[in-house]
Amino acid sequence: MQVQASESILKIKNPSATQFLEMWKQYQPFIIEDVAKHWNACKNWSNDYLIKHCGDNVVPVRFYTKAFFDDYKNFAYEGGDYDALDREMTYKEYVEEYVKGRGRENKNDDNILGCYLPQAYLTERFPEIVEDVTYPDYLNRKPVVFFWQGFSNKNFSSTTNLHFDGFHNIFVQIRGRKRILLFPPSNYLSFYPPLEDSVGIPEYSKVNPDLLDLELFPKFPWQERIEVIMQPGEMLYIPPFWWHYVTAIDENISLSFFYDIKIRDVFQQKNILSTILNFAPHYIYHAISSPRSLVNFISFIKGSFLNDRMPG
Ligand SMILES: O=C(O)CCC(=O)C(=O)O
Repeated sequence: MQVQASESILKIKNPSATQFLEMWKQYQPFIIEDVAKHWNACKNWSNDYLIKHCGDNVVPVRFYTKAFFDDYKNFAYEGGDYDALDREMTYKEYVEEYVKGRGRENKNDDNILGCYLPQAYLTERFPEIVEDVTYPDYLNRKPVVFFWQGFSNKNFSSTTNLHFDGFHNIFVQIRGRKRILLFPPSNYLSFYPPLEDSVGIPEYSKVNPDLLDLELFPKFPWQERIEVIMQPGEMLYIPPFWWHYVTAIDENISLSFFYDIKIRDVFQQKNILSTILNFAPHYIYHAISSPRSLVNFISFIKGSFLNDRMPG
């Protein structure tokens, strides 16, 4: 089923630090327009520029098979049934062989639909271009920054399946466009996390919102989705625990800035406590029944509450 309903999202320009903080405390997504247009990242990051400066750098690339999109199990599983294949290659190879060739292949494998350079640590993988990012005054602490580069053609769109993060995410579109579906973290179980299986990832959903099967997932809150088309230079705030599903519209690059959540968020941000209480019992039960999830859970708690990276 293709869903139609869509809430709209607030768009603002040039907020002061105080205005930003006020917005951020609402625990609602919003877009700031034209933030990054003047950054060297937006002005300079053509494929040629990036190859010149970072061509030999080794990057992670994820390949997607047809089954990844057809089988709901793939959206929420890691390991055994997870139908995407990760490889490392030089940035130059990725761009020249896959992005410019629009991802047709793995030439030796008809089963591969396309690929994506997802979630590469900017400072580790692209140290030469870190200075091309300019932080606005209202982001007065340094985040962890991830680099994403993907594309779209008639058979494939670089995709990140539906999930949430336990971080504040400031998401910046540098080049090209992306479509993001956002869902408020209402009822955790209505997103069908793979809790029945120890290899499932509890922050992931089994639902593909673009191929929604309401017989399989009748409680999925499709009416609550907010659809956003990210334009170059725009910044989107994704609050912690908001579900998001991301697809490429064009060849594009984006950055996400992750800031840890802090105990004080629980008191400052409306609804965050009820959100945590909503998923925590299921999440903790899943974590303690699977040793690997327990390790992930401990690092989630450490990363979420014990570090000190947040905007404002
Ligand atoms: O851009 C994407 O494909 C996914 C981004 C994302 O999920 C994130 O920043 O948490």
